[in-house]
Amino acid sequence: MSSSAFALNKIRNIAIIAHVDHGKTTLVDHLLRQAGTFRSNETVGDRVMDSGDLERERGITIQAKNTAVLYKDYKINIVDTPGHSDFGGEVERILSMVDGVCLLVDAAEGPLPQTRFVLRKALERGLKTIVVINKIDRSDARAQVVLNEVFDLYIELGANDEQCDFPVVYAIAREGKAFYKLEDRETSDSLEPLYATIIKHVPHPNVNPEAKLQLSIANLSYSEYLGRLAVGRIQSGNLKVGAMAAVISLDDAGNPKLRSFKVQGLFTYQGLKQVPADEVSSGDIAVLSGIEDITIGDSIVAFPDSSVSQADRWDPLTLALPRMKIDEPTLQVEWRVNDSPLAGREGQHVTSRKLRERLIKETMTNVALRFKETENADRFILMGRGELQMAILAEQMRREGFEFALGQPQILYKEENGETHEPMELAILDIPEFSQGTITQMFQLRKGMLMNIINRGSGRVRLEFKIPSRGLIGLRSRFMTETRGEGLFNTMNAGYEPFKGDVGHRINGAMVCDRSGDTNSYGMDGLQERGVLFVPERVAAYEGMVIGECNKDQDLWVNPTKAKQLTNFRTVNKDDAIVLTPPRLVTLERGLEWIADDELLEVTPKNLRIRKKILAKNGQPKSKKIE
Ligand SMILES: Nc1nc2c(ncn2[C@@H]2O[C@H](COP(=O)(O)OP(=O)(O)OP(=O)(O)O)[C@@H](O)[C@H]2O)c(=O)[nH]1
Ligand SMILES: [Mg+2]
Repeated sequence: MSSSAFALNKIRNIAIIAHVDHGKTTLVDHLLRQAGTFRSNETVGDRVMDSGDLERERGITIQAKNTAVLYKDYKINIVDTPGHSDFGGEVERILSMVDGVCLLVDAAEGPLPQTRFVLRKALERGLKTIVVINKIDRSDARAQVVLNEVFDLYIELGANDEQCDFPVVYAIAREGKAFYKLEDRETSDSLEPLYATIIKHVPHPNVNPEAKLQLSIANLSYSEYLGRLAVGRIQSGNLKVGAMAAVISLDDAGNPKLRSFKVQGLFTYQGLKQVPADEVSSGDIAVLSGIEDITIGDSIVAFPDSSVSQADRWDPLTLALPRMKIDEPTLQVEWRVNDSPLAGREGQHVTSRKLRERLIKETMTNVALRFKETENADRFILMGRGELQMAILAEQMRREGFEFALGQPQILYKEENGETHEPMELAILDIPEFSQGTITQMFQLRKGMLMNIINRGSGRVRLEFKIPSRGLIGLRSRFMTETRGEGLFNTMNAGYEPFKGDVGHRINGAMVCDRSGDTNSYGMDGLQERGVLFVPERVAAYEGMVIGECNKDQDLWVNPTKAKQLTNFRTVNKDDAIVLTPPRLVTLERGLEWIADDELLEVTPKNLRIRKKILAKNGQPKSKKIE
């Protein structure tokens, strides 16, 4: 056990923030490697901080994670944050633990929506910022121009003179190199300039070691051995094993609730590990295990033990730190027990009790999600920030052996002064010039307002639209088609505005199977010209299952199970050699985006199917015309 007491002026707490994919996790890898946190027999893989299965597969960071390195005699606590906007709520909380940030910007892409979002949050908190222009090895890098764009962004966000005077470091995170000047590119072979800049420009924590213990829980983590871990920066006083402390949380009515406990499982970060400590000092990031039901925003404060005289006692509640604001959910999805004819064949967890328990468990560690019961015991509502967030949880759960069905994501409206307001989004598109007309029309049809056009004459155009979040549902796949896969599509939250009217959802109808049976190439061959198929041949289908998208705007009920009449003669003709176009298979994200209000996405460990809520052909709602 180490006494992890660091002098305040030897501690630095920073977060790495950026738009998605600009290289945060890669940079943290190399900061870890070069600081010598790993013993020589430990090999460091790529993007080690992305430790979750889904994070590694998708190449994105979903949860913010802590680490710490020793550099000279300094301890630098580093938090890697997610860049995707669905997980943007994480970043905001994380910033309460740090005193400075490295703002990473891709040298070719320049500042993008999430760059703006995270920088705004950092500036609002008055944090010291270091700008890192990353990926300068890209052949299309334009580091100097991007630096100017970053500077413009600071001005636009109302940064003061001191904030605008930020230090700049250029980097190739992937090679573990940083430089003060672009000309030094050939001579630098390490991240030394970045470490030095962090030590010099990021202040030590502004905390009070002499006062009573105060700490606010800013992040939760999980260890196989220790269970749930609560993470926070010590705001005043220190934490010692054996001392009495109290957790201040909220009860069901939203009032503060106090529970005292004896500090036992106490840790700090060292590299990728949490190491036991008997003391953690003011300003450092502490990790606590074994505190039941603790959650983000709770405070941990000093509790007077029996040695404190009556006269010196204090009320622990007066030490509570203000609770962090958590972004309101903007969208909700209904989670149902799977009741399709093929239900229960693959999953181990299929009951409403299991589903309910699992969803509630998720909301305990993921504060951006909220759970709601419905009148129907087999249906639950989960509110959150985006479709990707829901898709990630669904993927996690199917791997755990769950089966369930998801409804169409619904936007959450707000009532203000008797008027309905809806969430808006700023969509920033970078597209080939040839698609400008169609894309503009596509966005305007969905109540998108063109805010800005930038054409630098490179054959690509940047368009900015303000559009209701509703309008974006189902738009991404069409966007990719119209730009022939060359478009970049980024969005950011743009607050609430009065309801904009109907935006329409999907233009095309569904191709629906009208009976049970296995799909068959003979039966499906004729359907190909009427739309796009979602399933291959020889898979189980049922009445009411959607097997494709129709070219027309109406649903079409079809029989994909039709087999060729068998004759006594074996003939070789062209029907035996039917080769179907590969289907557009359903994925979680595409499925959630595509389904309409009268449809569900059926999720099992092995299959994803789209179905009608009401399966019977003759039971469909009147408004849907059936051929
Ligand atoms: N050319 C080049 N590519 C880089 C560099 N740094 C990172 N990359 C690549 O950029 C991609 C994204 O890197 P990550 O480190 O996962 O990015 P991130 O910012 O953590 O992404 P999110 O956590 O999902 O927001 C990976 O394929 C990296 O290999 C660099 O300096 N140059
Ligand atoms: Mg990452």
